[in-house]
Amino acid sequence: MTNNKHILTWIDEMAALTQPDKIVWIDGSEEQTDALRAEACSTGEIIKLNDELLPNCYLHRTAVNDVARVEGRTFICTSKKEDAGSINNWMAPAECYEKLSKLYRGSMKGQTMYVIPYAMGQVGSSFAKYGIELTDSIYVVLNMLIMTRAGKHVLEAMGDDAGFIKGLHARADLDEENRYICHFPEDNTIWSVNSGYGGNVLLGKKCFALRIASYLGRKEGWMAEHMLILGIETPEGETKYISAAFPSACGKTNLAMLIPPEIYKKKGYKVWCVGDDIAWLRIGEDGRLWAVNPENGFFGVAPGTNEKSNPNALHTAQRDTIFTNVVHDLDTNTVWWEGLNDNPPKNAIDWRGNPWDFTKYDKNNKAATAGAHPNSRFTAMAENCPCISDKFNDPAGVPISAIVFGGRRAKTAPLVYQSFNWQHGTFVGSIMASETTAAAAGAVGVVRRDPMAMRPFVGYNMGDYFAHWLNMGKNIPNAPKIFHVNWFRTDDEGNFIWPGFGDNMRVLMWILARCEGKVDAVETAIGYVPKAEDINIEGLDITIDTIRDLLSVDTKSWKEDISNIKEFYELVGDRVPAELNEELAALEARLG
Ligand code: OXD
Ligand code: MN
Repeated sequence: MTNNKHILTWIDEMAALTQPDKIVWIDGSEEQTDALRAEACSTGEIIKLNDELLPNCYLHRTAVNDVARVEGRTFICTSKKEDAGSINNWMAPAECYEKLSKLYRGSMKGQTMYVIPYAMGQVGSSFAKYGIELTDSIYVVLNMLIMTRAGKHVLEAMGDDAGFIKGLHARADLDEENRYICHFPEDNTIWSVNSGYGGNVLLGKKCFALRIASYLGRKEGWMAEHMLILGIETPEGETKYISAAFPSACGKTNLAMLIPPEIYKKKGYKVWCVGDDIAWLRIGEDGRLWAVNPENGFFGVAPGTNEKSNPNALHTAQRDTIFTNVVHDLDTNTVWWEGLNDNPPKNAIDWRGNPWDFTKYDKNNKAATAGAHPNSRFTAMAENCPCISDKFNDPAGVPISAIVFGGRRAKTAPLVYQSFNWQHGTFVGSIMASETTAAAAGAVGVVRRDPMAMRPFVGYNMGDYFAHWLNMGKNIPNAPKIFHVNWFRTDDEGNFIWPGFGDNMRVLMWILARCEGKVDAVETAIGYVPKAEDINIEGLDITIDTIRDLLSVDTKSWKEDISNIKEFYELVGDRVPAELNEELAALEARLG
């Protein structure tokens, strides 16, 4: 399918190492994809679901020991350790290639190696980057065909170029002890072995579009961020775009597809989803920051997705979708997960592949009794999303008015605040954090600092990443304003105070009003906070006093947070830019 000698030589080398019986090039045609689906169904790798209720949908179960990203086994292999930094695991490239070669050697014997040419971004656009993933898994091929733009046309766009990202994936023995997700940013290379789980093996996503892309972005003057992108269209037909970074499992997909509350809907406001997980941001000729979503689909968390939390996602995953590790309802040949509805199937198989008895489900022992794995997923096509933006495929992307950071904080962060300027906004992103909840884990309120929601995804030294943010700010003539939100403040009984979901739009409306200079704010030690009356609560069962409470700055918990921030900066090390240490000192002084 190509005469590109860089591609052909590399594939020869990788085939000599892994020794597949056969090599199949993925052309992206419906005919080939159908044949692969049929083959995977015949071996049990995927199960075809009820074609009337869930047309063209399939179910896959991963190995029980292979259900999530493995940060402890994810490495950034730069020649110098300090270039990977202390937040990343590091291995010397030569050592890593040697170690992993032993695991790859002969691992595809008796199997087929699939060659997937794919694009992150719109093929042919100046934003796009190209990659090739070699894999022994049809499940990976089928997922990549949803999550990326893949096939023959990508090879044509690549031409004779050598600058593609080389990804090698082998399931090998799925051995946890020898599972490695390794990145060689200096060589444009990703090696993943002994896993079959999405985030570890769909190499276009976290590995390329965040880790390798963040490294390239720094070199080339753009940014790869763990951000959703959404547009809010006014009744006059003007759309403003917001990008937002939240740590994994903090509701990015839900926010990206939110349904406006009645008060906005009846006036004619609409919300459009451009992306739910990754944004690539560049400075446009007009001096604004422009964003594209480099992906082509959604790899969303299933549990908790329902008609109330995210009807758009539910609708999107109703056709052409691959479900992973959810419950299989044998009576209807459909799928189910905790939080979908109150009707768990009576005749069902759980994510482990065992018969599942919903009456044994114990909220306090979810790990052992849930039917769907808490990190079970749907892989669905963006074009099937009812609220997909008409700019989704626009090669130029969309201009960003506001960048929003957020985390899960029971007390510390108010509902929303605005940073004083780009430098302070970078500081706000750098101190982002999330707390574990009683629902999710044993210990409550354990703080994990997750700068810009990129802690697991920066492909180089975190201190240099902060510096890159500061530099970008100096080069964007018309920079977006930077905000922080927290939907997760709790009362003394631990209940969430803010209703969340679609009502989060009320906060986004304040953010846009600030961007347009249409509303005042109160200056506090941490930034600009709304006046309570400027958050629209019409139609909500909430009083203005509650809003006041949600917007209050809890000085005591901020002071306590300072030492945790200092510890984190120390961990990041001496490449933390002086400007951020100055911001930290200034915050401390303002808190008194
Ligand atoms: C994801 C993640 O899968 O952030 O998107 O873990
Ligand atoms: Mn993510």
